[in-house]
Amino acid sequence: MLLPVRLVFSFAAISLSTLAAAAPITFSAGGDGSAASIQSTVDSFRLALGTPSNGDAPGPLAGGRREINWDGGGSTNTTAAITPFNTFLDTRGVQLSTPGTGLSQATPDGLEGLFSNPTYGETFGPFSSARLLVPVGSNITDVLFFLPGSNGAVAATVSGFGAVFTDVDLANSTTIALFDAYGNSLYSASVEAGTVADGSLSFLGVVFNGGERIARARITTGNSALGPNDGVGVDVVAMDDFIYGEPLAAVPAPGTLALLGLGLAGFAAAWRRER
Ligand SMILES: [Ca+2]
Ligand SMILES: [Ca+2]
Ligand SMILES: [Ca+2]
Repeated sequence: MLLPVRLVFSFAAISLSTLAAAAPITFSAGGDGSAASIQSTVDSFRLALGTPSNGDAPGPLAGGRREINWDGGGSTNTTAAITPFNTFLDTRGVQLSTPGTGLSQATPDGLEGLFSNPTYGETFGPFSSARLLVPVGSNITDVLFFLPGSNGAVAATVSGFGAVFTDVDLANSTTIALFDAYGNSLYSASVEAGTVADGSLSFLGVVFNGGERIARARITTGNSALGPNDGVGVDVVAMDDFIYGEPLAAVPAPGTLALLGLGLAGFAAAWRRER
């Protein structure tokens, strides 16, 4: 009559082995100035996240992904630097922020005006026409996820996150770090450098296969805020397309498995006392 206890133990063993197998699946490329040089990596990441791209549709949706290309339907205007950046909070379920003065969407030529630097039109190039996203006064961008259609009322998590970068010159200057809803680190890695001196494109995307859920991404672009010329130890970097899993309402799960385990252990102890 020990069978129930044995069942409890085997359940725990299966759960632990599932957790041990969990791993990030990385999609990484460093290319030249052509979109084609990173396209297949970006498309593979899209497939891994899910189809279709859900556009501005309100959630919750069962599958698919979200994308932001910063292009405003073909606009070439430079947008004012704002933080928090809530432009896509309701429609795509992200809130961006920076410790700097704000985030702006601009074309490479627009960045010349924004930062009073006439070299930036050559330094940067877009993946999707024509605008990029940059933090102003910082090289840090934080990304929080919300249920699309909730206008920031419902915190959410995603299964994967990736971004396109332009003009990554140094191997360890640009990073993506991912955190769960409790601030625990899930992943951190550097974006590959491009293969040409200026205007290169790079991509880094990560999706998890063990049920991990991303609540926040911290992106570090280059080793300097935009402003100075690129080169001679200064690596300024801008961002293009963000691509991420469909945001789903965050489910409170602090040690849910552990609590479940405690409950089963309690049940087993009670069962033994009953005998
Ligand atoms: Ca773009
Ligand atoms: Ca460069
Ligand atoms: Ca650079």
